[in-house]
Amino acid sequence: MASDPASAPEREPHPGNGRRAVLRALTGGGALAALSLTAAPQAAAAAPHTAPAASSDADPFAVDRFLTTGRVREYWIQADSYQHNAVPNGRDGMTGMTFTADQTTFQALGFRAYTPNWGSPLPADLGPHGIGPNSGIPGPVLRGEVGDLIKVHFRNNDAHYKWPHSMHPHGVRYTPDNDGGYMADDAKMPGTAVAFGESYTYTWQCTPGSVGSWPYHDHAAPQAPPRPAASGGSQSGSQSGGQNGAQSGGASGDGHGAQSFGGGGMVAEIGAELGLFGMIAVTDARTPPVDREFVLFMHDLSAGDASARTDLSLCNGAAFVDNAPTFTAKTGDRVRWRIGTLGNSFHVFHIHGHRWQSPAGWVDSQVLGPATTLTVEYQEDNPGEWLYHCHLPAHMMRGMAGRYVVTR
Ligand SMILES: [Cu+2]
Repeated sequence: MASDPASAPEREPHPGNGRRAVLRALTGGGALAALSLTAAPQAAAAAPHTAPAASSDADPFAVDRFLTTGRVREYWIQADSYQHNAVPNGRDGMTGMTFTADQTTFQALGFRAYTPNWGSPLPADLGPHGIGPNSGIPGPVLRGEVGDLIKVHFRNNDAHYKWPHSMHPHGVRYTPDNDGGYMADDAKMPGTAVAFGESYTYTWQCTPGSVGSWPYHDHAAPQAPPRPAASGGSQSGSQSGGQNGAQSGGASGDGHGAQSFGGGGMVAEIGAELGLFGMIAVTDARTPPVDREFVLFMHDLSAGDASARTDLSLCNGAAFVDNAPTFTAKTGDRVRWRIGTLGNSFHVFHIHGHRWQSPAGWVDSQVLGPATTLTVEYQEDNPGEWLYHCHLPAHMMRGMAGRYVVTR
């Protein structure tokens, strides 16, 4: 049997296997495990195939098993559509730029958590175990511990666009029936394109490999969003073909709204672009308790898509300092950020005045590609008014910055 924990140090399961250990430390296992098979065949041969090891550290091929706690975390979530001004105070506290409401208002979508049977919206809970502000962008934080089932009753209440929507999770384990990812050649697959007014229940497992921060988001059929009226002619409601990809968002004229591949101006994951996403947080006994937990999504909205007149780089649905969320903490607080990204851009998450430990050592900036996540933890020791922001200058100029205020 493979498992004698006393003789199996975490990162060095076999003598002379340093290279594989380094690779695993860099990648967290997973994809590179197959690569390391050729790099260290003797190690693979040493691993028995019949009995799973006691932990994934002991055997990189071990199955990430779900052993139930019997606990079910149940959520009632609705996709709502509403007018949303991403810059409600009309000003960027960092650059001093000003904006009018018509430049920064768009027809948004958001997931919100409700009482059972979608009775009424749940109140905000900003605590380290809470669902967050429940204001729509991002959606509620869905929490589970290893061994829990997350059960989501989803209803599509998109009364504006009347598009199909879905909920697709990252990080948790699920069957194809609970994937929520639309395929045109299997369009009747349950839960992948829930029609307006209809509902679907997803069940997701929190396995040991689910510990961390993960996005969930709309992954239903792509749509051709209506364009701002100023771009010439009414195009609203056209959802298939006929537009030949002519999609310049005339109001801004910068062409970032162009999505032409002969698909009738369709945009993949348009629901997520307009706000249908949120965070899954899975913990286990080794997850440190914290005093403050912040959930931050860095995401993009393209001018021309669904009434947006300006390219915006957003933090939780809002753009520019004093509009994007202001996060607060006190000296001595144990702080956790759960950060996620969605959209067409890479972002560099940076906090002024702070550093944290990563697999690469101490850092104060980390790059994130689309739909990736980052969990940052530290003990607060530096009072002051700080900035957090994406470090791409173009994204700073489109709003991806906010305040982080630390009091004594
Ligand atoms: Cu960025």
